Amino acid sequence: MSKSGKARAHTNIALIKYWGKRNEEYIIPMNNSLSVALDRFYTETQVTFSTEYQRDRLVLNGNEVDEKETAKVNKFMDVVRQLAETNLYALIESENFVPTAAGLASSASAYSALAAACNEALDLGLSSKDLSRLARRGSGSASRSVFGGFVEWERGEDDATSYSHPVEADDWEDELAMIFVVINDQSKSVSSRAGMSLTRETSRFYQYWLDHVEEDINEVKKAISTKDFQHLGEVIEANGLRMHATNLGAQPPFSYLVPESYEAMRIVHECRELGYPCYFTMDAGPNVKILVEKLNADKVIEQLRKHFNESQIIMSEITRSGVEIIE
Ligand code: 2P0
Repeated sequence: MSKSGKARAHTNIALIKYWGKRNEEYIIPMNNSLSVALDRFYTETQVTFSTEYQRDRLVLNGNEVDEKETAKVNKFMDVVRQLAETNLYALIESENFVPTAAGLASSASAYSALAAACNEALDLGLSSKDLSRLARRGSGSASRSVFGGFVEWERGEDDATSYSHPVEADDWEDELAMIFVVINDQSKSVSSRAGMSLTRETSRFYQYWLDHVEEDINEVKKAISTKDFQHLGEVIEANGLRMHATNLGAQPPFSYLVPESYEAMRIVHECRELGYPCYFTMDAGPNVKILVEKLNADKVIEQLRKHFNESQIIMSEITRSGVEIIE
């Protein structure tokens, strides 16, 4: 006996960052976060549960993933089995649709697609809200990838109250885009999981982060409701930099940013001076993501092209599609 389901989920980029967990097992964050879903980067995952299987297996882009490296996904599948009251193991076949060498593969789209595929395969009948709670157990940012457009993840207090929901934007998403500046990092980077944990526990600047993030969320929601791009941009740029500043106060201090990241940030400021509004944000790595109105995207890319190779610059629209069952 076997049963399967297949789903597609888009990745998302946080405009207001998730940085720090109050509960590591259930992945309950310290603060609300808010993201946009990207049209161009997504994951398609098929899951097949069968009485024939003795363990979970993961095949990623056609290659079987080593058993030692599947610990995180096994733990997630245990959560699914507990929820579904089953002891079936599964074959997970996942394809990441990300431009090659971009290094933008994301656990957000991966766990959102896997949660939805499991929901389908096992007839769990989960609502979108409960799907975002389930996806959260795999990776925090995955809870946001259940929805399209602008999405807020409410930190909540516990498993029941920590979930994501869309933020109504009156189709403003259709006018916006995100430009990625892909920067190859030579150094061994700190994983986001390890980085946020060290920062929450040791950073002298972490309380300052917590003191301001709620205000940022409120300002961003205000900017979305009035389609005020400048206000949106100023708030998200400051929020992203503040997240990175917390890492500098950790013990030991660390940074995800490299000289080329600062070069991209400088070009963003230069574009604004030239009259092309755009704003940057960075995550747990050196790549710079630039939020821009579509009508100015070509101009910003033209400026970036003076300093970066064509292959380092990738643009994506914002999608309003949430996770969906396919085939
Ligand atoms: C975010 N990041 O809000 C933040 C900003 C990176 C920087 O969510 O430990 O893979 O699996 O819950 O979701 C990346 O962290 O972390 C992330 P876990 P996740 O997008």
